[in-house]
Amino acid sequence: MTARSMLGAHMQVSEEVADALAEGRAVVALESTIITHGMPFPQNVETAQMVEADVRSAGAVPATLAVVAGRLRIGLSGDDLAMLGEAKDVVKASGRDLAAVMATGGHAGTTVSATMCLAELAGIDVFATGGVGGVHRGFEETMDVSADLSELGRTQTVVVCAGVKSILDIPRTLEFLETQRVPVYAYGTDEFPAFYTRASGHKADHRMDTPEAIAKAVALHRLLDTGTGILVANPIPEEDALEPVFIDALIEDAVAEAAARGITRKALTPFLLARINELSGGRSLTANIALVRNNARLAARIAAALSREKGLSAR
Ligand code: PSU
Ligand code: MN
Repeated sequence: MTARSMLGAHMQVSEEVADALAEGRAVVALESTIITHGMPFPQNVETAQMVEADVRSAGAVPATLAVVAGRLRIGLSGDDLAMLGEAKDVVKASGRDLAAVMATGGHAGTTVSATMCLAELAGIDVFATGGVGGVHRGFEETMDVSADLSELGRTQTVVVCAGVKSILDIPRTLEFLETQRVPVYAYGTDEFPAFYTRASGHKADHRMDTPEAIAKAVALHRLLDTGTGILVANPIPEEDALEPVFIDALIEDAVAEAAARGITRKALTPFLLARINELSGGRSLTANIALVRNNARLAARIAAALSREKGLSAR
């Protein structure tokens, strides 16, 4: 028995997702740390439901990934989503944490890193999220670099995000992606976007203007067999973007507070997200919801274009 078929006993793929994958239809993976550690209840659960609906209306099948009672789950029911959104004893799992949570029968929200691992095992090519982790500010002291970036260097999933927020060191995050050989495509813009705002002041490596162009590049990247993922950076819609001066000042305050309180490692990103939401009077959360939905729609269109691309090359 191969490692992969032995893993099958620990993995439950929903019927809808399994059917879509077997028929070569478009599927979009969605992460669950955004539900368990990225947004407050009840907006977390409402957003997860809206994002699934957005993927469907853009022509793909959504598959939210998580660990529930020690089992890897590819496609969650509404009840599972609601449970994860409210439960207190849920682990924030990057790829390295999955086995421990499985062995102890726990629940986990999967980060970008863990979701990429599981999407690849399940055969899902495209994944939508809000923001990926990156190189933290002050990393010279802390060495805090998200496992999302090294995962992108070794797992083939296409990750659609809204760029990287300035809780992170954006130019160093782009440097690290370059070192990891991860291509970065900006959608409809020359600039790498900064999550709450459309521009970061740093150019992306490649500009792509249609989902079809992205799908074509994804298919070719796979043929080249580099083993890396691809980061697609989709700027927040103009009408949902926050003013840079407003949000950057709050981010400064939140980062300084985290340092003063000694908040480090996996607790840091959830702390910053929650604190920025408080300081902005909920405006950062509203922007975050809008950009995740926007990413889900683009990911669905890329997945649909990719499934057409694969259908053509299989003939
Ligand atoms: N950024 C967000 N929302 C999130 C996260 C990041 O705006 O929910 C989550 C994602 O799951 C991401 C993880 O993969 O945080 C990165 O955590 P860390 O920085 O500890 O690697
Ligand atoms: Mn970290």
